[in-house]
Amino acid sequence: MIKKIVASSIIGIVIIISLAVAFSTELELESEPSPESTSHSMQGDFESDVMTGGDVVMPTKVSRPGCEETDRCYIPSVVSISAGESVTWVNEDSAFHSVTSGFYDAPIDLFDSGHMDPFDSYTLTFDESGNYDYFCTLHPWMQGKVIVE
Ligand SMILES: [Cu+2]
Repeated sequence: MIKKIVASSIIGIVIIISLAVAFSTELELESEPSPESTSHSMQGDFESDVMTGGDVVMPTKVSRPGCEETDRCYIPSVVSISAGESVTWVNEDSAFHSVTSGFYDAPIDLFDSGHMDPFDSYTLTFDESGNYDYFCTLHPWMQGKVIVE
């Protein structure tokens, strides 16, 4: 009888200790900075800071067809800059989007933001003049253009 009581209290202590350890580990994990902020660091000009401004915005609800009818998939869909200037895109939608050079049917291997999380931004500097069409790899109807003079 005494052995049984000792055994069950030991089990109880073990459970309490393991709960305490699990709890403190959880707290530590929460306080660590999110690894997301560095996930796009491979892209040279990518800025990971959360922004709500930007030169071009992907507004809400563009993950469904329709925005192309009013030319509001990327706002504005056409931007003009001078050579050496940069453009910053901000995804203000709750869905993933991308800024990828070319057209959905004919992508060009020039630039690609990859999947942008909500409120991610992507900045590119254009050193050479020309017309740079781009699109979203996830939503074929999303099409925009950068004119570099
Ligand atoms: Cu998209």
